[in-house]
Amino acid sequence: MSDDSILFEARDGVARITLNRPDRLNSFTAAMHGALREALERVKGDPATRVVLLTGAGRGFCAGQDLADRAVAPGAAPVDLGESIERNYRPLVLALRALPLPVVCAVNGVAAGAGANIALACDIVVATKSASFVQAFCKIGLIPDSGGTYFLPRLAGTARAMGLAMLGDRLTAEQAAQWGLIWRCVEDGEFTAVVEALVAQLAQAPTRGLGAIKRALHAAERNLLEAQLDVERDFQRELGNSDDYREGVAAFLAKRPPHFTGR
Ligand code: T3D
Repeated sequence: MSDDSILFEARDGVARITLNRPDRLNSFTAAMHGALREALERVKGDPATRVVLLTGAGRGFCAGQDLADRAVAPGAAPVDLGESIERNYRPLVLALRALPLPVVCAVNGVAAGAGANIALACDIVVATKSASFVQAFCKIGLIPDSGGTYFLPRLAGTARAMGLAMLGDRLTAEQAAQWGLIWRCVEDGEFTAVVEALVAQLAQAPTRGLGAIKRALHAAERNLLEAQLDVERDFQRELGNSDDYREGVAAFLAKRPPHFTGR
């Protein structure tokens, strides 16, 4: 990568992206956004990648925007945060959602501000028990961004979304799992093994099918039942022509494990 604030490794079908500014809890600078965009472009251009793993280096996952990356002070010239969202956070969330592959977020520690909501934009979120989620925006006079006002009420309901967003309290990983914000909270000692098993499973899975599941579930967020049944029909039609569907059925009938190629 052009910047070591993002580490990238692609191996065995897994693209590993690590946010790597541990002394600043992996908070985002403009340069780090650029490096992350570059990493996601590499994933898009690599047909061998079948799952993305996003995690953080050190004790935190990501503390959102690096508040020291620009001059903000009483009396200073105003900063156009809309420009920052438009250039960096909006495209990042949309890129994660649009990837036709599963994106696993391994929340290894505190996830705050945009860091919390970038995690929620991923497809499967596993957090270590000592991790936490903090909608820190209200403490500096902002609103949850990076999809926070979209994901929180859908995942946790409006009452909990409102409390999290207005109070900015730490939500433990355990509570986040109980509230349905994330897939799983895992004991710290088991975290790495659980994440590795998960990405290994997804790297061997029928990738086209998983990409279609992702698109269909996203479509369901705005569709009525009739339209969603159409979406399901169209994806099933497409997937019925895939190598992995044929392999899955053949393996089932032959009582052997399937060997999916992602095609
Ligand atoms: O601005 C735009 O472009 C618009 C978009 C905004 C998106 C956003 O994300 S806005 C929200 C920004 N994030 C925050 O407000 C979170 C700020 N951080 C915290 O509230 C706390 O650090 C945490 C709850 C995340 C963790 O607390 P704790 O006690 O575990 O760690 P700490 O001691 O506060 O932080 C450790 C170090 O990281 C510390 O530096 P030091 O004292 O060791 O030199 C701290 O200053 C630094 N750090 C943590 N978060 C940030 C940060 N430095 C810069 N920016 C940060 N966001």
